[in-house]
Amino acid sequence: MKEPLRITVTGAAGQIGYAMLFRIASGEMLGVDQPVILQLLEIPPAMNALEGVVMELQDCAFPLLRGVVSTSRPEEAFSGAEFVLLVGARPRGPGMERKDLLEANGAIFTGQGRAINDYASKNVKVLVVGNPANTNCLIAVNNAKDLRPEQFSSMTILDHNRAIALLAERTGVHITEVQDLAVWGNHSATMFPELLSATIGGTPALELVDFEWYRDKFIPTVQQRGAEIIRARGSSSAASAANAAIQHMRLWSLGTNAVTSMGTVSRGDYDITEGIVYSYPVTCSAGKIEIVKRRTLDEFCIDRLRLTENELLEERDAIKHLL
Ligand code: NAX
Repeated sequence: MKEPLRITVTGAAGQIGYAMLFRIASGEMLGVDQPVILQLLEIPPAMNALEGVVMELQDCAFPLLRGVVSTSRPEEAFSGAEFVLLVGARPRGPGMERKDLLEANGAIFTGQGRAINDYASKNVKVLVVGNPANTNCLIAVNNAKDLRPEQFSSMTILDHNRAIALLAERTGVHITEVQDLAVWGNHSATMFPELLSATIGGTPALELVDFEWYRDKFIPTVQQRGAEIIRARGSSSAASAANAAIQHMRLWSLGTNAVTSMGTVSRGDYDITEGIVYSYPVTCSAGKIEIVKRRTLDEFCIDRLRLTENELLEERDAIKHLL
């Protein structure tokens, strides 16, 4: 039997946490031969709720679950962690501007970046889910001075999955027929779900859907899907977000040749400003995220790439004192 791996989840008593922990403990993230220890971080007012979640984890008697730590102390939560899922974040409150949200979360991700640096495994993989995910990831990376930027990633696989599902529905195929789609940029309303290189059953997607539908319906629907779910459900996506986070970590650690989308620290690929956390088309191998090179982009794509890049640059400017 393998040695257990420590997995930290922050915001563990929240709705994504509740949809995620039981699946991690059952082996869906790292495989059914990999024992895990869950290290759950919450803020003090949520510790009671977290205790209830821990009781439910115990009551599942998961064979792979070798221990559960619940704490409000980051140094305890991140200690020895090989995988960290940063889910906990401040939601936007009434009257809060985007800048206030960036600032409130900035404080959280500064402290957590430092604590990961000081207490987690030197090979830790960190996924940022809490919004604004790309910029929170940027703050965490810049406060983990001894770790490598490629150890941090932000989540856009949920947007990627939404785009695949929408395209498959439109063209009447099963989702497995859709390949090589990508979501670029920020996890926000400026993200760019791109179809220029996507195929459906081997045929270029843009031969099967018309450009007007792509531009005027597909792109805005993917961009606004989170808001549509809030309107319908009364709260934001949780099960699909938890599913995406598990998928992100699984692909990152176990590898994939299929193109997916992940936020990663830009090294200037596709002329995106170095240092910002930007979602690219990626594959994963040997525990590394690899940006797909030389993907064809036309003027329409490049405009969209710039637009979402500009939003990330504005976000970076708003929190530059934290970097
Ligand atoms: P909830 O409000 O249900 O849960 C968040 C939890 O985080 C709460 O229990 C809270 O006590 C905890 N928390 C707050 N500050 C903390 C801190 N400093 N340390 C540890 N825990 C802390 O939100 P939930 O629906 O679970 O969503 C969590 C985050 O995911 C939000 O920021 C949300 O916007 C973001 N999302 C990101 C998505 C993505 O694709 N990147 C999609 C889904 C989701 O909207």
